[in-house]
Amino acid sequence: MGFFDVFKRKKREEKDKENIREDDEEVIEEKEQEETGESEGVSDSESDSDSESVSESGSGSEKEGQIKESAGDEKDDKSGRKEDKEKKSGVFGRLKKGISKTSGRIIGGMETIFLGKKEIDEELLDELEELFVTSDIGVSTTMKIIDDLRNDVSRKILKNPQQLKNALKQKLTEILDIDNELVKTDDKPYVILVTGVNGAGKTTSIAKLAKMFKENGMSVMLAAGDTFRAAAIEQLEIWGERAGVPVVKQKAGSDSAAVVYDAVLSAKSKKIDVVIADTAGRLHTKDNLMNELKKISRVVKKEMPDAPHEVLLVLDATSGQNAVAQAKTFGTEIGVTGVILTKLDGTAKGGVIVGIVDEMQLPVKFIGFGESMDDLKPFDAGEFVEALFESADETDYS
Ligand SMILES: Nc1nc2c(ncn2[C@@H]2O[C@H](COP(=O)(O)OP(=O)(O)OP(=O)(O)O)[C@@H](O)[C@H]2O)c(=O)[nH]1
Ligand SMILES: [Mg+2]
Repeated sequence: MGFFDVFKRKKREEKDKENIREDDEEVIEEKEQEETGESEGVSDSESDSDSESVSESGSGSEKEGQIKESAGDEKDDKSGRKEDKEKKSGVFGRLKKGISKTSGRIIGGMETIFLGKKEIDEELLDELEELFVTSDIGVSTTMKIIDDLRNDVSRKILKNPQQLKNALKQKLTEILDIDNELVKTDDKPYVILVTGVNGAGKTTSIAKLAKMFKENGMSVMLAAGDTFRAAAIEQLEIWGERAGVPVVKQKAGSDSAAVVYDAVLSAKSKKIDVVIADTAGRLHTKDNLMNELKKISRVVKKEMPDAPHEVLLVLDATSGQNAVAQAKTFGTEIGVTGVILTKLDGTAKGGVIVGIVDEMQLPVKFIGFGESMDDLKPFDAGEFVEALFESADETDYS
C-alpha cells in the first residue's frame, strides 16, 4: 500500500470514527437522559485532560494504537465503548475548543447582530459585513460573500435570519472546499519542505506531521534545514527524539540546501518514506531567505526531479492579515503548494483562513490548534465550518 493510500485511509478512518462517535454520543446521551434526566456537560472537561496528557510521545502513540484496535469490536463492550468514544472525541473536541475563539467572535457577534431580528434588513447585512472584516476574513472576500447574500435577499431567496445563516455556512464551505489532498507521486522518499516566517510554528508542525505519518506506518526523517540559528537545530533534534524519528543535521551556519540534500540521499538509501525539512524563518534579508529556499528546491531536484513534492507554508492564524501578506510573498516567490495554519486555538482571527483560500487559491492542508504533538490534523472544510457554527446551532435563535 502506497503513501497516499495509507494517508487517505487515515482520513477515511477519522471520518468513520467521527460518525461512530456521533452515533455513540446519541445512544449514550439518550441512555444518560433516561437514567439521570440530564444530557450535556461532560465532554469538554474530559477532552481537556486528554489534551494535557499527550505530551510524552510514547504513551501518546500507544493510546492511539489502543483506539484503533478497539474500534472494531467496540459494539460488545459498553464501558469500553464509552471510554473509546471519549478518546475519539478528543481530536474533534480539541478542534472545536481550539477554534472556539474564532467561533465565539463570529458566532457570538452574529448572536448579538441577530438578537431580536425577525427579518433581514440592510442594517443586519452591514453589521455582518463589519463582523467579518474584524474576524479577519478580509475585505474582498467579505464583500464577495455579503454581496452574494444581499442579492439572494433582494431576490427573496433568503427570507429570514436562519436562512441567511445557512446560506452563509454554505458559502464558507464552498470557498474553503478546494482540493487539499497531498500532491501525489510514486517517488520515495516523499519530500516536504516546511517554510514560513520565524515563530509561525514550523518546527512544532514538523514534529506533529512526523508523528502523524509515523502513526500511519510510514517511516520519517527530519532535515535540520534551519541552519541560521544553532538553537533551531537543537530544537528540531528534541522534537525528533519525542516523535521517535531520526534527524539529519550539520553545524549551524552550514548550507541548508546541503543538509536537505543529505537527508534525501540518506532517506533514499534507508528506504525512508517521508523527509520533512525545516527551514529558516528569517535571514539577514527577505531576498536572502527566498534565495535560500529556492536553492534548497533546486539542489534537491538534482536527486529527485519532482521533489520537493510539497512546499508547505506555515502561517500563524493570530497574525491575521499579516498571514495573508506572507502567503502572497511566499506563494509568488517559491511556489508554495499548501498551507499549515497554526495557533487556531489562540485567536479570534481564524477567519483569516477564508481570506487565504479565497484570495490566494492556496489550499489549507493542515491546521494546528495547540502545542502538543496531537494538535494537528488534515484540514476539512465541511468539518471546520460545522465547528465554527456549532455553538450557534446549539443556541438556536430561530
Ligand atoms: N497555541 C499554539 N501554539 C503553537 C502552535 N504551533 C506552534 N506553537 C508555538 O509557537 C511557538 C513557535 O513555534 P516554532 O515551531 O518554534 O516556530 P518556528 O516557525 O519553527 O519558529 P523559528 O524556528 O523561530 O523560525 C512555540 O512556542 C510553539 O509551541 C499551535 O498550533 N498553537
Ligand atoms: Mg523553528
